[in-house]
Amino acid sequence: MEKTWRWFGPNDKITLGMLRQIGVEGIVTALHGIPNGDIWPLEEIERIKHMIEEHGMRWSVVESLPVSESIKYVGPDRDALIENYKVSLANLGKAGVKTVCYNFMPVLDWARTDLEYPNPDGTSNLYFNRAEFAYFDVRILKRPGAAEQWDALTIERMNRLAETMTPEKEAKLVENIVIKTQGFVSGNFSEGDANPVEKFRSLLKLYEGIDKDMLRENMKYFLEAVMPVCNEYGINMCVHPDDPPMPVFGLPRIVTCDEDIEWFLNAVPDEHNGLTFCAGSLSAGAHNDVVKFAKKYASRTHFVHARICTVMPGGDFRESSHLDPRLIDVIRTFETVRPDVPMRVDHAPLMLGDDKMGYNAGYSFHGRMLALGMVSGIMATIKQEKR
Ligand code: DNO
Repeated sequence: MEKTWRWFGPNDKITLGMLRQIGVEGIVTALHGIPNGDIWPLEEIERIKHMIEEHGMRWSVVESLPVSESIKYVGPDRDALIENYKVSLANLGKAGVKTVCYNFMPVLDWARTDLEYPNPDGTSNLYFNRAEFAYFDVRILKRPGAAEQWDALTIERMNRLAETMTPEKEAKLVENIVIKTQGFVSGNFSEGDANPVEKFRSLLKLYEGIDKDMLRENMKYFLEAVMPVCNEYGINMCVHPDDPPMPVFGLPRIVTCDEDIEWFLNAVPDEHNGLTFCAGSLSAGAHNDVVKFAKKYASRTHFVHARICTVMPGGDFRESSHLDPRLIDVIRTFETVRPDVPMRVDHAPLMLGDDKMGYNAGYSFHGRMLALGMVSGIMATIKQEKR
């Protein structure tokens, strides 16, 4: 696989020069300064591309060209926003940037409750605590009907949690779920939002009455609209699985399991309609067997996220080591059948001073560098075995 790295643009503290030194071949990035829904100008795409190439690497993947909320719930400006999306895609195609990652998750991109969950060795990781997530839903957001949608065990844990909750802990939960995880993904929230909980409520309202089938239809409509541009320029679209792979806040989610993946691939049976194989997001659902999925979906995968989760009894999950045997098997499959597919490591621990640097959640330097070293070692071993 091609060794890539998510770089957050010229303001990223981790520079292109540093990445070149640690064996990165390709860059994964976006035009982070352009508001969601606006056209990505060709000149700006080319400027970033040249910057990357001057450092001896290439712009391998766009992550993400965000799909505006209105395209997902069908707002009045849906078609205008799809037209903008097509122009951005065409500009990327003209510049020769041909793999585009996006997601189709309503309101919230990925979700975690704890961004610095301590490990026994002094490092820390991202963590998803189901009871804390339910607490946010039921007690902070106060979503009507929320309590009835959670299982009895989670509600019991949530009630126990409530006994030790403080306003500070509540504020931290809001910051983790709404601001810190969403602030850098060009989505709905940013640092400094005055009332993120209220904003969250109004976004949820947009989806009233939208069920799974409707969201699927909206995704199909979007993909059918952009496929002609993808065919003209040879662009591969690759949807990121829902993280975690389950419905949240009563919102439908449609890239969560085997049946979902089959559905969207078959609904628009074009080779340019593909998957970002995020082993981490998929493995956060105990129902998903990522080793099996890798074999099944390798041919429609255009981008790989190398990380893996362990689901605990009760449904909490944490990021596991990049040396987890399941991840080794996933890497073996892609290294064997898709040796050129771009791959980036993801969600590595905070270690050796990473916590002082203010990196985006999940995107430490030392942790990711160690993870890339591990994955590179696995890849080299697999190559050697095949000789
Ligand atoms: C989180 C990321 C996601 C991903 C988007 C793709 O760490 O994996 O935010 O970039 O969902 O659109």
